[in-house]
Amino acid sequence: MSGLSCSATAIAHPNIALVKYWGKADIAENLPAVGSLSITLGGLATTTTVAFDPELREDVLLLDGREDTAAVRRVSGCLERLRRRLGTSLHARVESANDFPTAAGLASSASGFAALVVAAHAALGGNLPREELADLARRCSGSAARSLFGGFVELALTPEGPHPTTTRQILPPEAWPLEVVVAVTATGPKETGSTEGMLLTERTSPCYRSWVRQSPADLAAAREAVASRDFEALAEVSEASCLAMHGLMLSARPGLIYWNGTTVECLHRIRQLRREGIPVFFTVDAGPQVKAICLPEATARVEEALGTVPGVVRLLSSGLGEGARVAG
Ligand code: 2P0
Repeated sequence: MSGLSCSATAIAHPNIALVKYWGKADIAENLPAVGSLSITLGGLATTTTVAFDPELREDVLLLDGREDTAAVRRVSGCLERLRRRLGTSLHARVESANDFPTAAGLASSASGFAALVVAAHAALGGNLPREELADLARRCSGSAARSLFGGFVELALTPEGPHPTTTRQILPPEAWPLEVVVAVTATGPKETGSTEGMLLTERTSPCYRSWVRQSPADLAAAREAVASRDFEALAEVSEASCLAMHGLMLSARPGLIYWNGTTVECLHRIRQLRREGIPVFFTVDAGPQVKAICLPEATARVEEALGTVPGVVRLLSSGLGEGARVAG
């Protein structure tokens, strides 16, 4: 760090949790109350360049080409952890762009913070193991740790380990090439952010403790379904985890309703497809978009069915992909 600016670019993909994370055990440390299991989407990407520069007095963020003076605080907090860990005080210019609409409800914070951590770490010439980078990304945004890895990924709570969470790939993407069709049902920003929603739920829902108690069994069932490539079993546990999370959200006071009417219509359409023997199941995050997960041979049929649900604004389709990596 001898007065020269140093930069690196990283690419990361969004991920979708099949066994959901909702709730925090420790707010200051952003420690999740439950583990989670996800798939990383290869067809959508965030590209982030981080340039550390001795001339800068503070961090600067450009998101999709525009300076973002609100989001820079969270980015700065994340960079600060890396700076402390790697022993530097240099500030950075961060340029980040998504090749998918942010309003698509695809957790751009997951791919965003994963790309940020990987690019900043490379720019500083760091040599930290990936598990440590994942735990660092988790402190910035819980779901970001999962985008450090490709394919099927589990974030586990490991209070006895070297880090309080351990994230790892449980199956590479090519081992079970599932497809995801996202039905975008609304394009506005969501009303209640995930962090705020989690804290409200935890504080006010009478169902919160049973949600936390159920999670290890769901994780075990999903892990087993992935290991044996059992689509039906994965469908069952994923839909159950999704619906339980939304039931939990609804039971907060005031209840959090992330769905719209089209969301519900899409869920019925997907259940109908499965009754007809089409291998597809749904999941929904903290927003109104519906993600249909299917076997590749069913993709066209799923797109056709969801594309004709009144209120669906657009469809985005993606296969599974790799974890965050330095570009070039
Ligand atoms: C998930 N979500 O497992 C769940 C399901 C949303 C619904 O992880 O507060 O934006 O920054 O740790 O990373 C949203 O998570 O939350 C999320 P923070 P983040 O994908």
